[in-house]
Order: sequence, then structure tokens, then C-alpha cells
Amino acid sequence: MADRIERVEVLVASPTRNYVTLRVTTADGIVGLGDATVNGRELSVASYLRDHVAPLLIGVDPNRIEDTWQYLYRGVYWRRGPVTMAAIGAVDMALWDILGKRTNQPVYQLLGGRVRDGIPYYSHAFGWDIPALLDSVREHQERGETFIRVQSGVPGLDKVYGVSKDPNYEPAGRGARPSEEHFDPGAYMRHLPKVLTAVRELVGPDVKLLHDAHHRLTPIQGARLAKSVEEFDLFWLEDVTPAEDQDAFRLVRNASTTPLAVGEVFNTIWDCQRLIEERLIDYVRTAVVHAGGISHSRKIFALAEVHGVKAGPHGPSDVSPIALAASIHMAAATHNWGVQEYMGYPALVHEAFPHAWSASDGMLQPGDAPGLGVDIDEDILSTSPYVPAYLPTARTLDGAVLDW
Ligand code: KDG
Ligand code: MG
Repeated sequence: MADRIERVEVLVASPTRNYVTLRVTTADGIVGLGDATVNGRELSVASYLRDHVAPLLIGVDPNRIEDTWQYLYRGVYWRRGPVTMAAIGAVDMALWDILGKRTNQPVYQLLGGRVRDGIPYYSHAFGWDIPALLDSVREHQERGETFIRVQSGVPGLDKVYGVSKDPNYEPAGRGARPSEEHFDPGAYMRHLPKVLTAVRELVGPDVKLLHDAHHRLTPIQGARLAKSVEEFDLFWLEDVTPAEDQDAFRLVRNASTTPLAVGEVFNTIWDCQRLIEERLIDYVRTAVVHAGGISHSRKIFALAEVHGVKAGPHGPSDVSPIALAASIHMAAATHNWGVQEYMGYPALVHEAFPHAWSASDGMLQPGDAPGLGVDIDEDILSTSPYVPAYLPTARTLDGAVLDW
């Protein structure tokens, strides 16, 4: 008789930051893990999973991965959105993990096997001013990294996305309400070319430089920025304008040849269908956790492959080591992979989620453990309760709310 799902547990814990972890156990005693973390909305996904999804999974054959995905997506009428898709994503990851453990194979093997020897990653260099940023870039180079994201402070602004006066940057702040910060697009747009001039001068032509504008600009401002940084040969310019209006990217595209990346807030293929089919972007940044797991992300990246677009998935600290593992396994087996973001984690997060994947010399490796190769340390998770924490809110200088 086929195996059956016997137990479904949702663990919410805060080993330095909040994570929502799904643990699925089968009657044969196989345990699969999935990540369902949505930064600042952790309890909503936990409730969605506990109250509405877990009861439906009991008794289901865990081998029916695609059918379970369709059942949780189409079968419930209400669909899409970060909470729903992260919940489905966690179930999907856990079922792939179970399949790998049952067949004693790493998930990348189940996805078709390796297409590359290692997965290049980029991590985050930042500095409050240009000299501090250059020091940070040097540190990344000393670690053997050749893809480096660069973010800098902006004169006149107190807080800027991607930059901290503290050496450890974490965008979500603990507390009952989001903190607020002000942003001046003009000052930022005037400053960025100066920053990139200094960085390019330091690293020379070979290092791949990335930058995240984090949704702050209007389409025409985005077009102007993309044009003004063309000479620095960025690997990509990310989230140059919000992408709910996918057609807005045409304006940016028509203005410059700077490669464009977008999509960390997307949840389904339909959020990026036009961007991909009309070749308005170069890299799609959907995270496996936020875009319905491995099963749905594969479809996004397959559509992208047909249109010459590559995967460059989101990988900040709020994507847990379980979802990062899923992304690394996909990267190992997906041809059109550009680069994986790897922000890194504090030591306690590595301890809370012991993992077979590894990062060194600018490359990620999935490891050969069966399934996703990630475990949890229950002692750490059970002694690290949830703490309210939110991403900041941004306002323009006149006080109106701006996309953060
Ligand atoms: O939860 C949102 C953060 O992870 C996001 O702001 C980080 O933009 C980000 C990135 O590119 O890592
Ligand atoms: Mg980003």
C-alpha cells in the first residue's frame, strides 16, 4: 500500500528572526520539511497551514506531489497571493523532500540531475559611504566572490534599503509596528553613478556587479536610472520600478541595455508572464518559497528558458535554509540559471537548520544528502519563540507613502 501523510506540524520560531517551518511525517516515518516564511506576515501563513491545509493533507499519498499542488491551488477556489502560495510552497517542498528520502536521492537528481558543477551566488556588500562600501567589496572579493551586490547610503537620507551602520544588516525590525524611513529619489539617482564609478574602478571589468533599487522609482525614473548606469556594465539592476504594472518595464527596456531583474514579490507565473513572454526583463527573481514551491517555480523557469530569460532567485535571510536548499537543488538541475542570491545567515540560523548545502568561494553546492538535505534543531526552535517584526515603511520627503 502506498505511504500516507500521518502528521502535519507548523513550527514558528525566531532564532534571530522569524521562520515558519512545515514538518510533514508519513506513516512510514519519513519526514519532509518546507519553509513558509513570509516576512512580517508569519502568523498568517502559519494559520493558513494549520487551520486550512494540514487537515486536508492527512491520509494523502505523499508521492502525489503535482496532484497535491493542484488540489491546494485550484481545488480551494481562492488562489494566488503570498500567504496562499507560501503555504502551498511549503507543502510542495516537504513532499519533494520526502520523495528524495524515500528514493535515497538528492532532489536535484529527481529534477533531472546536474547541469552545472556549482551554483554561483551573489551576496551583499554595503557601506554607509563610498569608502565603507569599498572596504565591504574588498572583503567579498577576499572570500572569492565574483558576483557582488553593492548598496550605499545616500547623502541627506538617514536610512536606505540594503545599508546599515551595523555590520549585520537585517531589513525587518523587531517591534509591534514597522519603522518609518524617508526616501528622496532625486538624491538617490544622482548619487548612484558616483558609487558605481568608485566600485568599478576598484574591481575592474570582470567582477559582476548588481544593484537593487527596491521598487522606489516611477517607470520614467527607472528608465533614466537604467540609462545613467549603463557604462558600469551591471550584471543586473533589480526592482527598478514596481512590477504590478508589467507593461511599465517596456519604458525602462526601451531606454537602456542595462540588464533588468525583478520578481521577488511575485507568487505565480501569471505575475511575470508578460515580462517574460515580451522579453522585458533578463532575470526572474521568484523565490521557491513565495512562488508555490519547486513544482510551480519549475514552470516559471521553463517559460523563462523559452524566452531567453534566466532565473536569479531571491535569497535573503528571510528565505530559510530549507527554501534556500530547494533553490540550490533547482539551480543544480536548471539550465537557465543566472545566479542565486545568498545573503548568508547568523550562526544560530545555521545551527537551527543543519544543512548539507554549502557556500564557499562564491559557489553553492547542494550536497548529496537525500531529499533537500536540511534538518531542524528542535531545542533551538522551541526556545526561540516568535517575536513581532516588520519590514520598514517608506515615505517621500513630503510624507506620502512610497513603495519600500
Ligand atoms: O522580505 C523582503 C526582503 O527580503 C527584501 O527586501 C530583500 O530585496 C531584497 C533582496 O533583494 O534580497
Ligand atoms: Mg531585492
